Amino acid sequence: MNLNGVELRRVRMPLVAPFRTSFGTQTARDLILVRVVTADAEGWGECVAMADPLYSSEYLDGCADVLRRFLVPALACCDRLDAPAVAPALAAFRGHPMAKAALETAVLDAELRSRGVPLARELGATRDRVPCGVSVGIMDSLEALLEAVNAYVEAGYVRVKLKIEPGWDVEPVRAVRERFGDDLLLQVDANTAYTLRDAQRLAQLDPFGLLLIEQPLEEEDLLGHAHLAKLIKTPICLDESITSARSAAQAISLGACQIVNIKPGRVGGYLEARRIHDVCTAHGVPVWCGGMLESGLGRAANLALAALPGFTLPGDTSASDRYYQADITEPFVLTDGYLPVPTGPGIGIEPKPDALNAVTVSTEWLPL
Ligand code: SMG
Ligand code: MG
Repeated sequence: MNLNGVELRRVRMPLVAPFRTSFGTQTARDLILVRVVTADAEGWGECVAMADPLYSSEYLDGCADVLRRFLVPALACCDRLDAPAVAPALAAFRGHPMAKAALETAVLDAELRSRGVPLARELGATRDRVPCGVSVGIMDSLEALLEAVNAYVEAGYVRVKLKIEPGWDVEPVRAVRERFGDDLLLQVDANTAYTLRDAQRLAQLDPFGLLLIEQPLEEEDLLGHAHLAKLIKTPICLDESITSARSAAQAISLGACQIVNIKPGRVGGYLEARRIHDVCTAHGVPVWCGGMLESGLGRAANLALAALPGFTLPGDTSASDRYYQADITEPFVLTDGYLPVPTGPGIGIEPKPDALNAVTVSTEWLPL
């Protein structure tokens, strides 16, 4: 495949409701969409970094800069580019997995479209629909939380994840358990907001039968997570800490996690995400697909990944209307708690031109 050039498109999509986590509140989703153009196909990738470096060190202006100055020009060296060649071509540039993932995904999408192969089939998916969970932000009151959870349960979500932080942890979990009962699949996500000194507090979550607690401690702190795992009963799931198949293998070997959240952007793309799935499956560690408030483009690709056999827990792959009044693609609609895995070539979906233009802030063409 020969690349003619790459378009970087900055978009801003208002969220239907503010989304508060331990690191901040989002009221709109800023994104970079990467579109690669080849002689026979186009491909799309979504850069899932946030506007500010609060979830991880990457942020959108930084991603645009590294794509423009280093990553896109590095693809000019490859005459016959295919998706597996992208990561090696970018490897000299350290870090920036979200920027790299967006570019690799766009190349992969273009390649699969030109071959007529759906991403799900390419990755080894074994299902045509996936059960969906929903991530519920920190709220101003327990009443507001129960109302939000109730609406999601009524909508059919099969699993609920509560965002927690010190001061918003045991009480919201207790309130949700009391209201919705022990059968509700329930888990929590701290986004690194705790330290080992909080172990006693976190152990107070033990009686509530949570599926998992996600990323309680700092992302670098694998040993701390291994230690915490001995002090609490709730299984530990890592998100921010898992940046590659190697780090997944190390975390598992250390006993730092019993479950892994796989986000393709965080790990440099769908090919590395599949390797993490393979490593975890080989170790008997369940995985699930995380979310970064993606548009329909990123969601389509995540659904393909979530259809692999090792994804045995429901992911944060919620329907379009959980995030956006108007998605840039045909919306993904929940049916009986499931979303369909796209079947068309590549990621299997395209942006609707008018919807895309309505949220576009700027575009930039990088010829190759
Ligand atoms: O896409 O539904 C979604 C968001 C899921 O909670 C979610 N993501 O740490 O797992 C996580 C967070 C990261 C993004 S918070 C803005
Ligand atoms: Mg998380």
